[in-house]
Amino acid sequence: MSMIEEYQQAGFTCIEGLFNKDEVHDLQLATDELIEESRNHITSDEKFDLEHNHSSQNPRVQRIKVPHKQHPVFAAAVRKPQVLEILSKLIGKNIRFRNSKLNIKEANGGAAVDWHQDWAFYPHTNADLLAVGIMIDDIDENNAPLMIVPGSHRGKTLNHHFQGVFSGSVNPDSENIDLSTAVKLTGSAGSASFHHVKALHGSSPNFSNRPRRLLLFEYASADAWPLVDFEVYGDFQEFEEKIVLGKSTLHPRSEPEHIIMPFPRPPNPDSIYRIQEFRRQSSSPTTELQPEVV
Ligand SMILES: O=C(O)CCC(=O)C(=O)O
Repeated sequence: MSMIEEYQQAGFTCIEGLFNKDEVHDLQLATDELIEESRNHITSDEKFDLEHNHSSQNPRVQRIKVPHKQHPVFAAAVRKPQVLEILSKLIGKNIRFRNSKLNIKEANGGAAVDWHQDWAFYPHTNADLLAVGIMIDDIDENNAPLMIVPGSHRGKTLNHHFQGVFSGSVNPDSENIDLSTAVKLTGSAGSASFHHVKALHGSSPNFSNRPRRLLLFEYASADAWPLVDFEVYGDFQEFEEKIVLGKSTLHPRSEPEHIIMPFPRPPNPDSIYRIQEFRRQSSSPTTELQPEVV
């Protein structure tokens, strides 16, 4: 099956060794540098989401926010020609970069990311959007790989609300999702996955003694205009500068996609970890939401 067919059918595809050894080394050094800098940050802020036990002596970073603005190595990776070439085959010849994040699951720790569709967080006028997950470390079954339910990108948007509030996660049982079909995306450092904005995905805590660091870049077809959170793109000038391939347009393409707006917001809407805590903290301890069972 070709890469394009796989992406269309399953909602994701993986490319082994997309970044070469030298590039991986640079990405790892940049990550280490920023983690080192996190020692000067006591609480989560606009640069870092920190674990509850983070300290200057023992940095425990959950997420480096907007890494492309924090280090030139990440900014360069956003426009890597081989990445853009794959994107052009999957979402078209005119592409805008949306945002970046670097999710870290430290050895023996890190939080689960509960099952969700990115589309629930940021609906656009059409669904030609995807996220690229670049493996900064070797990722295998044991250090919390990203997991995706094949085919879940087709069909309706799942319910990400809990008690009437957007909670950034779904209850797979009530949505009739068969999690036993979920695929673990593993590979050596430098490999990358491309997942559709509606693909249902999640990951467990990291039960291994190795870190799991995953750099995520989000891209959209240039004619997909955001229906929420325009400011994530920056102001209009930055929105234009974020075209990484082809050209922009003032004519959004509107497709009849099923959309549930992510409102009202939960008490702490700044990070997926805090948003998802809303459902977890309000659910019984036996809730099935942690994706580690797959
Ligand atoms: O880091 C992960 O394993 C999942 C990341 C993710 O789905 C997200 O941040 O939206």
